[in-house]
Amino acid sequence: MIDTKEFARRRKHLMQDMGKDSIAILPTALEQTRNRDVTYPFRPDSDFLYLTGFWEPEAVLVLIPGREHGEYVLFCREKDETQEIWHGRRYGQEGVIEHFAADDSFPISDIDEILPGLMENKNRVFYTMGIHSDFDQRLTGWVNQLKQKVRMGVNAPGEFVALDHALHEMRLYKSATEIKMMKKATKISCAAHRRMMQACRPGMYEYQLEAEFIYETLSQGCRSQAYPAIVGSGKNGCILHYTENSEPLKDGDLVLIDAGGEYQGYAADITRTFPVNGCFSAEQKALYELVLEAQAAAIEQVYPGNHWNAPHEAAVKVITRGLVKLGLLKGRVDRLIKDEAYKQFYMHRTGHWLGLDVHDVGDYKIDNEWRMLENGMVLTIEPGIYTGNNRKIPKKWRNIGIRIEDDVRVTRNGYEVLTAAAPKSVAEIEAIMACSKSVQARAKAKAKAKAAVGKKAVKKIASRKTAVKKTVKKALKKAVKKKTVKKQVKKKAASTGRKKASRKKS
Ligand SMILES: [Mn+2]
Repeated sequence: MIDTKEFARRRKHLMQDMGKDSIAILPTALEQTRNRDVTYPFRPDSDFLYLTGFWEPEAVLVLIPGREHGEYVLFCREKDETQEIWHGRRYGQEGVIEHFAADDSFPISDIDEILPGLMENKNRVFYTMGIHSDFDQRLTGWVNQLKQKVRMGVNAPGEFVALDHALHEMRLYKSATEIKMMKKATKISCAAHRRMMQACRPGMYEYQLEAEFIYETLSQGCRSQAYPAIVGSGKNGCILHYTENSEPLKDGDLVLIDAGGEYQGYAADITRTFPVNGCFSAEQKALYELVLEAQAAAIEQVYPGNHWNAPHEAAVKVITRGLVKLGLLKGRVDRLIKDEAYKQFYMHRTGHWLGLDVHDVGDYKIDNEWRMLENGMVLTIEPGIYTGNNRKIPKKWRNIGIRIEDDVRVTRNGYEVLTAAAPKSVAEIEAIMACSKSVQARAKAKAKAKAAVGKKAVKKIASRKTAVKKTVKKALKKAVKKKTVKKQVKKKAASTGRKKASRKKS
């Protein structure tokens, strides 16, 4: 748990950025209907959560630097015996003062009467427009209400400032406690990835691997997934955001799993790709080791002072070079990079910020330049290769989807991989999946049989072709014969006709 002191520090930091004569207003997320009277599990807005640690719906945070009766005001639901019997406990006004260190608290149902008063004589309102259109309108209404009181000596705020910008800069740098939370999320998620590798068998369904993941993360305290899991086997691995997870796992295919648990609001984001039967085929291994090499090169670029795009550039270089070596791309490496030829196999970027949101907040560029990596930032490194149904490459390379993703923290002098406990080398994966000699032998025999069948098929086609040729020749000969016969008949007829005519004449 993050303690109330850390939340207080964050609010203080933000209020210092805001300055006096300003007010910040931040509603939490809206509850969303799933169907009829069933709602989706509630998840607070990440900015709201970052500043309060408060998980109840229907709450609004207000920060007023320098307010005499308290700078931190929290609007929330009132205590209600009946509601609490039906729907669960509520902290209420006294509860949030006691447990969440609010200076002052009011019922959310009174916000229309109270909030305009708190905005009086403030010049600037820090608020994020465009998330809740409904709340945007109410806020405009409150400001207009104040404007009508100008003759009574009331000043309405004249300036709206984007709250998210200042806040997102803060969220980009993770505190020691936040790193602790993220380590817990990643540790649990790594265990869940190992569990899937051990459980995987040909004939299982993709969703059954997802079930293993949910079981492990939920039972270890991740109350939610950070995002819906992607479990794509075979050609489904080439669909970047595949979430149907509905197909059977085939012997000889790879399965790509992008899944992460959420712990106390913090996300893990891990991708592993492994063979369904536990043993990589030659082609799968060649591509897999290429992605792994690209990932290692990208991770080496994570250190303070290096720019955001350096890991991506490193990954692109390794992947392009490797694809040329394997014959899947043709041309000069530097030219292929310049022309972005690698994009037909590697079409996404190498990573993103990670934190309370899986694609966490924070700018990637400052003044149009890639931003520098700094101590305390956390990012993912996730190169991949997706051959898809690419007709320009030999069949044996097609429909292979591979991504390897780790969560990496920038440290004072380099990096720390938070997700190292999820196996990723070929040897580690084959070991944990107990890739056995029998599976390997079976796979080899299968490949051989496939090749033999292939040869047979080619022979068959060839023999069929010659057969076709023969019949065509025969038919032609026949036709020619017929024609000549016909011609002869015609000739004969003509000549006898002429003879008859000449006879008549004479
Ligand atoms: Mn990711």
